[in-house]
Amino acid sequence: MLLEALCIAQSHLWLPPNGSLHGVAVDRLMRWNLIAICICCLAAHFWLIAAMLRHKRDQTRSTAFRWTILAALCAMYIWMAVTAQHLWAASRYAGPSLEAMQVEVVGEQFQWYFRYPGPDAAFGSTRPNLVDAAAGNPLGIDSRDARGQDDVVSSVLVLPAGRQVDLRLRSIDVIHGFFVPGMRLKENTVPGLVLHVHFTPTTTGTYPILCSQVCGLGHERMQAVLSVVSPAEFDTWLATRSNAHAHAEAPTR
Ligand SMILES: [Cu+2]
Repeated sequence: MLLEALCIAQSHLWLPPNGSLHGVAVDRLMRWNLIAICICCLAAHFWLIAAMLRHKRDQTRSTAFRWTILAALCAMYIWMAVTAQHLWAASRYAGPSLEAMQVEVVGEQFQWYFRYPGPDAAFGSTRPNLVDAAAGNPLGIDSRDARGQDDVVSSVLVLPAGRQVDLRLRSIDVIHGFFVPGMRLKENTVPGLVLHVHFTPTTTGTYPILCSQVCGLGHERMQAVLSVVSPAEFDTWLATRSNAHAHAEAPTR
């Protein structure tokens, strides 16, 4: 009863609904770990109470019993470590598929920017001295680089359901934590580094994006939205953004 209640609480109260492919296995692992820990906790308390109530009895049997428990705990720990490592390796050590969509995530005090490479599938180069949010270039995209001409920058992360996404994470100033609880996804953005993380959103809907590193006084405001839509809706959205971008760029060319 208690275990069942805890499992329900874990999956329905502590965590938001999962919307990603790998999240199913993450949730299953967390549920089994919780069950194992609950059993250990209850057993330890029963053992403690039993030890207080009884006096010294058959010492041999008691020692054998202890070794059995110790061996069982070791086996359980190894099982937990191996399954968790397996899951971690699948998402972090294995690279994304070649068809994965490329999106850049940039953290800046105190907001998130998302950049799509556009039809040429290549990101334009950026330069720190060109960063100027007021002038409409928050990422410092170099206009002299042809690959950046069709780049689309958005404050909302829009992704098509069912397609793998390869995120490249960057930071303009300090360390931020790109955290999407609904996608069971968390990775830091570190100045000077480009970190990759890949996942597949499966369920359409909106999911909060948070910053999981205390990055300054406005840290709690550093939120954005992930909108997972159907592939057709995504294509329409991206085409609209590309057109708007092209029109905005036209006078300066
Ligand atoms: Cu932050």
